[in-house]
Amino acid sequence: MSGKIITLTRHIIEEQRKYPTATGKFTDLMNDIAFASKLISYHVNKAGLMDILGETGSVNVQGEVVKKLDQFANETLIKALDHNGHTCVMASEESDDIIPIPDEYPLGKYVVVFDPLDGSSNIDANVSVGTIFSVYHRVTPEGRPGSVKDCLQQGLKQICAGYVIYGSSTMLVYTTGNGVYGFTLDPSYGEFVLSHPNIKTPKKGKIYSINESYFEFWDEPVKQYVRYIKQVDGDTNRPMNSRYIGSLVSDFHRNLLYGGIFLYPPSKKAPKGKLRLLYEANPLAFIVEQAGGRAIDGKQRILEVVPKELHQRTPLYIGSADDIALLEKFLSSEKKVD
Ligand code: AHM
Ligand code: MG
Repeated sequence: MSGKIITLTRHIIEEQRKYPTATGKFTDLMNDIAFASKLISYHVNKAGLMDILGETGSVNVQGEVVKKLDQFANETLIKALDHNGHTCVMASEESDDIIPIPDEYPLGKYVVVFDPLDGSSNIDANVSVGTIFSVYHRVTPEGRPGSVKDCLQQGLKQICAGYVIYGSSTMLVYTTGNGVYGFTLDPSYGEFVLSHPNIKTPKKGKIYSINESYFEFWDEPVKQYVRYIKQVDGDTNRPMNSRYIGSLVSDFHRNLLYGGIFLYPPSKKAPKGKLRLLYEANPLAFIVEQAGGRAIDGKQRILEVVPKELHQRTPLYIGSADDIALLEKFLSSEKKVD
């Protein structure tokens, strides 16, 4: 074997060793998330065969009802995390209320919130989709079921955030606050292997990602910014390149690696934006900051927003630090174009 192969499990164990008080429970929890994501990956890869194996809602060859993939992903994550004794409560973009731990299982000190399959409306076109997750310490007393209060924590309190992208390869990217690490699933032996150590996003990027069909519905400063970055200029970064998949994990992952800015502003159609603070904005904000980038809601740092409800939506501007700084000038109306 050439070179050192670092699996996700080994990486987490080695990271945890830096903390003398670590018990191994967090490592277990991460292994459960990774296991769930392998199952989801397997099923996402089979999505194109649905017409052959059975439409969702129909009965498959084993006599089971074929579930929609986002429901499958949700149930898979819940089942992977509800019995390990490390979790006290969960919340998911696919579930209206908090997800309690069943009475028969012990309660733990961690809170896990997730978007089980973001961008799932793209699946039929074979577009990459993703799972996004955050882990917090509980804030309510141990030994009792966790509550909404445990889930409504500022993003600053995350102890881990990550996403899994089901693309040409399946990749898991995560941070515990010591940099960002990316692991690629080797399908031959089913292990996530370190492929992207210590990811840093470029300080300034060339890509902007926004659904421009909403242009007429945006506030003037956002329109001004988008007009500006499309102008031809001696500045080598303008015009910036437009890239928008409409699948957040894919758009975010590409911009993280190449540099750039993703924008989902408020609009007359969606005054609070579309994306969810808990399941989408906070975890990606933690990751981007750890990679040297920034994430804001237009008024403040995403990680400082105090959530009021589980499914709260937020405007999201996320990406390379210099690109966010330029956007801020437009949002404060300090900068305009003719
Ligand atoms: P979903 O959580 O219902 O899948 O929606 C979230 C998705 C994101 O992946 C993506 O960034 C966004 O919706 C695209 O929205 P739009 O089609 O308005 O551009
Ligand atoms: Mg989503």
